Amino acid sequence: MPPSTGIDRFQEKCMSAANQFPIPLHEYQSLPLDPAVPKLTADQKKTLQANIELCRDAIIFFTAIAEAKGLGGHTGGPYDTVPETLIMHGFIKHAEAGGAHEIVPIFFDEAGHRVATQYLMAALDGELDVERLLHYREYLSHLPGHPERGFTPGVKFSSGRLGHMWPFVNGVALANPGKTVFMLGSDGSQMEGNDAEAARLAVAQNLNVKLLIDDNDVTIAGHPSDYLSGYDVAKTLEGHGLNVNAGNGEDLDDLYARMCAAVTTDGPVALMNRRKMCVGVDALEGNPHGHDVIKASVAKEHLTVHGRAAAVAYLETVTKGPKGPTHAGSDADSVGKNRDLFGRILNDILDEIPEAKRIESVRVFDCDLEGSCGLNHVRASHPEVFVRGGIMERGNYSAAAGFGFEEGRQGIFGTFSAFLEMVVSEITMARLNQANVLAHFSHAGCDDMADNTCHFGLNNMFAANGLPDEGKDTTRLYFPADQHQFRSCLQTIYPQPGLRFIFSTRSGVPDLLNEDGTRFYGDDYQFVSGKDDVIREGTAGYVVSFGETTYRALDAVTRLKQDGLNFGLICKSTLNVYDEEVMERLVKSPAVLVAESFNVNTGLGSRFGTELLRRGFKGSYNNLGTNREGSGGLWQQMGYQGIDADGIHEGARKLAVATS
Ligand SMILES: Cc1ncc(C[n+]2csc(CCOP(=O)(O)OP(=O)(O)O)c2C)c(N)n1
Repeated sequence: MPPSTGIDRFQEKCMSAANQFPIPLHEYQSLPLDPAVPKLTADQKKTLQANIELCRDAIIFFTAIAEAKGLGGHTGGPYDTVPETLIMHGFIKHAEAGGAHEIVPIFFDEAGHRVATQYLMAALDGELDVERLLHYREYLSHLPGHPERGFTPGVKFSSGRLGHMWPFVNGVALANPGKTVFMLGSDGSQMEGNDAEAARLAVAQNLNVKLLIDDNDVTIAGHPSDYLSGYDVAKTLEGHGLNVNAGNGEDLDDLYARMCAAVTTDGPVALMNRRKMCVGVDALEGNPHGHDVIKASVAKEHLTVHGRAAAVAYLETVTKGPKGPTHAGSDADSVGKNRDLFGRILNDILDEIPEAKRIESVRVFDCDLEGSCGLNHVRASHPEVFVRGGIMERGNYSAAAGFGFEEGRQGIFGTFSAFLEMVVSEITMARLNQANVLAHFSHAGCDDMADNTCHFGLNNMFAANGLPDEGKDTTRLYFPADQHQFRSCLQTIYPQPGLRFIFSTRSGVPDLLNEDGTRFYGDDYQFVSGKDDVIREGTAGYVVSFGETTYRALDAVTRLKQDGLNFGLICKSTLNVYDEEVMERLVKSPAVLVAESFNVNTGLGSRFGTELLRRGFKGSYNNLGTNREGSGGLWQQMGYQGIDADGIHEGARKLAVATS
């Protein structure tokens, strides 16, 4: 008997799991395809079409489950690229059976948000239990929002930061001479400068990389043809010397023939596969909303039309995931979404500047995340100063800096904190150019991020990379703890010169309260750069915190006090300046615990102990921060890292024991 293949093992599993996964994935038919034969037979085409429909329905179904649970996700990208993925699968099967044209059997994808493809293919190849697909993006399910090598059975690479994959794939090609390496590409990812560098290397080294670029003219913030005129992936790649071939990604015969030609042609080839986003999904076709997760209601309509009654019935049963805990010391009824407020507050500031002066002195640069960073409000109210920059963080940060090159002008910039790591060198050069840049990095830390580790904003202290130079460095990092502190902070730092960084989280943050229940940051509060706030006094020790960890720490110190351990709490919203008054208080304290969501190795806590020692501290010290690869899920990420209220409570208690 021949050894069982991945597909056989998968079909056996499907038989037993048929009741659990209501799309009949066992109907998937393995279809080896020989790239030397560029024409599909009628039977092959029929099988391929049936497989495509099955896989697209499955993607709609299991991504919609995450939507129904409130976990977010992405549907359109993985849905769109099913045809080329399945043809690749056919080539891989052909090669695995001993056919000519060896292929590295990995569906590398530079657009990691299309991870549903990886999970589906891992299931079809028998490496991932099919019923696991029901748990896409769920806490501890090991199916996070972007592929992570070694974390999910069958997932063979990590991706998720756009522009990072092609250079890597070039190296894979160099390490696998004689084999073809495919990479799924996207018009969004190709905007990143890294891709231009990768194109040059691929051409110069004649690497056997084959790009399958889903050229759907959609990214998060809209249509590149609208907001980035002149941008043309095909012409760009041709300019770099690639063999480029464009066609309709939905024309199976043509797509297949073009993919065969790519494999049988030596050297780098880019196939531009043109199609509308979410082709065939009525409510979403051609629409940028198709980039995000499909609404369960839209999925149900679509699946009903496709005769998937069992999948629809399953979706009817899905309910929202569990809500996070509430916290003592803060007001759960008044929660601010600081990342969104950034744009609203900025509008208030811009409204006050006369139009001519505004146009002369301010530019706001978006990197295709305007809705996530609040910049959409600025585009709506002040299009005259708004630049839709595309997915080009490095270039856009430097453009913001160049705009703010002269005194009295400033560039404003926004993206996710994860991508701050991409602009560290640009920050150095902006500083040396004495530029004025106000940068908003949202999605800091790990709270609420089913997108998981590649999207965690952990290394934000890298922005404070200047030299002290006897106090001449004006770089400032701010991470306010609630909406009222955020507002006052932004209003205060707006007119200040130099490089300013303000952080916010994906999650909302509740208002911090005094012991008498009034707001800590009340209407008369005035933010002062470099000043820490004593939220609670303490005699047994202090927790030092900032941002979204502060209200959790406040819950912890409230409970510690009830337990008889009188811990205080400092809110240190200016991250890279030491408030000497507060430092004096901390130096005298028996214990100091820094609690933050930044990287435990590079965050505030990694340097704060040194600053205490310098000033004569003799007590116990520890720092809690993000210290493990992510776990999927939303608010659960903080508990997983030991930086939720319970984790901080425990950390402080341990420190108190060590002190006594
Ligand atoms: C370096 C980086 N910047 C920004 C993002 C956020 N982001 C995720 S997907 C996306 C748009 C992607 O467009 P495209 O790759 O064309 O995918 P499609 O909309 O077709 O699914 C953006 C800006 C990211 N993941 N990585």
